[in-house]
Amino acid sequence: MKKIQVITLLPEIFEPVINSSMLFKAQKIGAVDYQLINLRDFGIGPRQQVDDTPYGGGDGMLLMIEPLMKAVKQAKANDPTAEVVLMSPRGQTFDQPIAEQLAQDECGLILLCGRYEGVDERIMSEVDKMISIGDYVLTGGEIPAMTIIDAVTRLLPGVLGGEKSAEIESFANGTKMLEFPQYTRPEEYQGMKVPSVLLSGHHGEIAKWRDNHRLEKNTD
Ligand code: 4GX
Repeated sequence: MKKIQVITLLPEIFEPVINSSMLFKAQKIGAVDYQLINLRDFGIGPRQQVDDTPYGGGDGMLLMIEPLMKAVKQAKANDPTAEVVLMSPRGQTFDQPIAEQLAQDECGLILLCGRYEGVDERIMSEVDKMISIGDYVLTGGEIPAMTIIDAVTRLLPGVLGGEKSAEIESFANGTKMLEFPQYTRPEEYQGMKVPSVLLSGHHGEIAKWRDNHRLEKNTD
């Protein structure tokens, strides 16, 4: 079973995602176990403070080292061999091979979600890798963490089910090329018809049509 812990100030926003059908099923069959750790629980003082202004000045707030360190230590106590991944625009850009690698690794994951302007740099002493989901600026690492959770979970054994295994759906088919156009009922909608070859039952012809209609991914 893949254990995924998430350290976040917004644990509640993960609930509808991890309880959505595919991810819920993945937990039910024991393919994955999600654990949400609320960074606020490790806050300092009566206000449970987690952020403060940067030394040297500058805009905004940073997550303080003490709550971050305590939260990471607890996650590591739960799962001593887990890999700590910081969601950061400075990280390696997430893609399907990284998702496959994370799904295959035996060790658990601790996804650390920063907010505000970032985290006290000293937390890097506990971080094994940084991952970005793309070159744009978000308000926090939560959506990146959800992206990783979703992409990794569907690759775990037994989650997709049936023939459509993560192996069969290769990287080339999955992301480098667009899928061929697909249609379901009705045969005609507002004058738009399903290509007749797809209704023909000629499997050879259908395969040929699909191959001819595979599109290269737009890269501009
Ligand atoms: N892919 N952000 C994290 C705060 C922050 C900054 C530095 C840690 C280190 C992002 C992305 C992203 C904005 C999430 C800054 N935390 N994360 N946040 N794109 O833009 O992953």
